[in-house]
Amino acid sequence: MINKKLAAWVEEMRALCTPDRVHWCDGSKAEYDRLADETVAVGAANRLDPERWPHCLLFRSDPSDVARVEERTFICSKTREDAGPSNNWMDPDEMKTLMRKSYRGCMKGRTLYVIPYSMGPIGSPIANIGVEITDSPYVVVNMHVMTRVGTKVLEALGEDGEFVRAMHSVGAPLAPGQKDSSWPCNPDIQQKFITHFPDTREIWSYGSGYGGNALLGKKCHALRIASVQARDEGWLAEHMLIIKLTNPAGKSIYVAAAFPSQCGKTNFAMMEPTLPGWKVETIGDDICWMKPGPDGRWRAINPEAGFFGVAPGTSMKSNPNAVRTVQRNTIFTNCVLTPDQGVWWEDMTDAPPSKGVDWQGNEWTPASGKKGAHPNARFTAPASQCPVIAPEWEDPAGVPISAILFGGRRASVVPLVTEAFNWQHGIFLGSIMGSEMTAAAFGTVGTLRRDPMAMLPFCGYHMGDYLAHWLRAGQMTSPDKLPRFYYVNWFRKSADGKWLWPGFGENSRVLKWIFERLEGRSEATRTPIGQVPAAGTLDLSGLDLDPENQTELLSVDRAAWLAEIADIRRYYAKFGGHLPRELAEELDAMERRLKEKSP
Ligand code: GTP
Ligand code: SPV
Ligand code: MN
Repeated sequence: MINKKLAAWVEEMRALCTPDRVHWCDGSKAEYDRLADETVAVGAANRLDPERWPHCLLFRSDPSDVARVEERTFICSKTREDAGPSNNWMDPDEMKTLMRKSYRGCMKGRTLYVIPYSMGPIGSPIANIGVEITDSPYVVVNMHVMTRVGTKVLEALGEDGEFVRAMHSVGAPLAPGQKDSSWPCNPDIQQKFITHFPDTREIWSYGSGYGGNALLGKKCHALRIASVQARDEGWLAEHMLIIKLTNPAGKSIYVAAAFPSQCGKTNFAMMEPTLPGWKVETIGDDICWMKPGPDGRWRAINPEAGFFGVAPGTSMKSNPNAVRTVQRNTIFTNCVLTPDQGVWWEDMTDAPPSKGVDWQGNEWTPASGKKGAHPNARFTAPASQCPVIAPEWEDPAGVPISAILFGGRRASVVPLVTEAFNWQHGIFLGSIMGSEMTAAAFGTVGTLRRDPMAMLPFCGYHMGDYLAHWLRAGQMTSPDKLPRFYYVNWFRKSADGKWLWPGFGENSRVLKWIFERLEGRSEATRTPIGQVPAAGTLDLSGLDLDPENQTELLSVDRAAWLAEIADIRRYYAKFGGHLPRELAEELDAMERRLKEKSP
């Protein structure tokens, strides 16, 4: 028996959007293969060389549709107050009236696909079910990889189960006989809407077919809607990777890390440590749902089943495990098509191909000086194909988290690693996190913005209340069971613009220090902003690092930090009465410590 509310909702949307056909996805391989063939047949996708890239597709998006559109993303809670200062807001009824006009007849000439999906292993107490309606076969094949899709989800949902309603259309109806474009969407940015109704657990998306705008299980459900569910139910939905870290003695811990978009989560999650004997295995690379477990520890699952990773920069040098993951059954978007029907992107190999077809479908040569792949080109690949996926990555009980890292892209000020004094101070450090913007969102690349816990674009309610929720989470278990917090920065630059820290696999040195701190075996020095590695405790053996760089990486520049205080105060002021008093006090305390002679 089909879920009654689901049947009624699908019928309501069918009547509104008037598609030519309705298809209920069963999640089978046959369904995936048929849709893949269809996209190739109509010229929407290229099939890559079956020998070298078995079962791989390449799509090219419309130039208006290459990343998340934050200016067109709305949180339509009952009141503007509840959405808070960092979200766009519109009254839910007004938004629905407006969007119904866009949806009316928007699927003419197309198929309406119904995608029942589970975020998290089906049946896990931490998992959550959603159903996406879409008119994009690209979305269907991507959802097949990124989530658990199909009949088994409907069975888990049952006749009366609750689910998140995720409505999506590319917003490009076809007149009779009209030839479809290879990437249908509404090219007018102002006509795109990525809208959330947290009170009714609904998502309405229109006009875009790209990534987080269209694969609604990801940012829209697993972060924006789930963050509200988590607030209401006492858990956490976060923009975090999850890893299993094993030391040379064979002892393992689990670590989560929140870095903003394009700031290194996928790289860190699949890292090959340069330190001998250390091992990193992947649980997740983008999203983490955490609940207090029966043992009082915070248990985390990866709600996704695949990686939607940044392609440019991914190489055998930077992230060999990602390269190995995307060799087959992978969907590429906005990469270069090489003459031998392969894909390429900037920095994938030392030598670029002699020529190719760029992400806009034009003949391209490296000599043109233009980028062949879009900076936000992506791969969609099954997590199970990652050679270092942890055997327990689908454990329905989740894994217990021992440490949480926060880190953005900061060319200056923020040291390589700082340990928080305690839970409250850790929340404070997460709340003041800043990062230079990247190509993952439409906007100005490089400008610094505060991005608390890497959740600025993904929090479904008032950011001040979100920080208060984190503080409350610290009371939900006994203090000795709580993870410890670390603030990291791989992106510090020298005055002449060079990276001070080699990053990637060398970040294992920081992980080693953290592991030993948790075991009480490594020393730290107290500074006004937190605890940094004591001299000699960060293992730099075999690393050719300028002694001056070493000092700069771990130093706390009091003047620079004092200069940040004014900026943080202005930013905190935007939260008004929603700013937790504890955080205002932490800021005052940090300022006092910075002004004191010694820490
Ligand atoms: P989203 O999928 O957008 O959430 O991003 P992500 O956080 O998973 O980012 P990803 O790991 O794909 O990293 C994106 C960019 O950061 C690439 O250009 C990488 O080369 C660069 N990067 C990752 N780790 C490091 C590092 O340790 N040092 C430096 N300098 N760059 C890094
Ligand atoms: C991000 O922007 O943080 C992503 C890519 O992970 S998207 O799914 O498009 O949001
Ligand atoms: Mn992300």
